[in-house]
Amino acid sequence: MAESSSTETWTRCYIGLGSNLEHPVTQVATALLELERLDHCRALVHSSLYRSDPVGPPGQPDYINAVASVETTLSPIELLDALQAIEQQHQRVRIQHWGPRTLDLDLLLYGDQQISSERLTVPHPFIQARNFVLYPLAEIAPEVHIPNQISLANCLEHCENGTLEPI
Ligand code: A4P
Ligand code: MG
Repeated sequence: MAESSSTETWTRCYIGLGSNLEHPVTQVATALLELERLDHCRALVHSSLYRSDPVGPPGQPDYINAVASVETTLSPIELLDALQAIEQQHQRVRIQHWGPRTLDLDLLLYGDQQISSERLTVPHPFIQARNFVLYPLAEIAPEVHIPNQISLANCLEHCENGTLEPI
């Protein structure tokens, strides 16, 4: 499928949400509503919200994370554009890689597709190493197929939940 144009095929996608600034629970809850209202998307399902220790630069606040899933007719790059527009509505400022943010929306999975382009890598490159992605994902889609991985269950076996906790 062309990366740049939408189709009439509905594809199920998974999106990781994270926030550790400016009332993170509200940021994530609002973003879920905004995802639900996106044009050309339907059937939103989402996990619980989880509190997690920050991965990356030390000294930043704890994160609130969740995973959501929608069916969409948007192409991968159109969906990324829509996700980045929502990030902008949340006054997301890109200062530091892996640094604190009001809202981060990562496209984790787009159907079974593997994408490697300048703007988009799918599956998201760190999906198998992050408890704050894998555990919420397993809550809503325990059988989901992750291209390049044996199974989600196998990923979970190699990724401790640590201090991750549903709130
Ligand atoms: N991009 C490429 N592929 C994708 C994709 N699959 N989804 C490009 C979204 N964007 C993708 O993203 C930089 C560029 O990546 C985008 O312009 C897009 O074209 P960004 O969101 O500005 O950068 P970032 O978030 O700082 O980097 P990255 O690699 O996305 O980091 P992550 O993986 O999002 O990690 N700790 C906890 N506990 N919880 C968290 O949620 N998040 C991060 C950020 C660090 N530590 C965390 C958490
Ligand atoms: Mg990101």
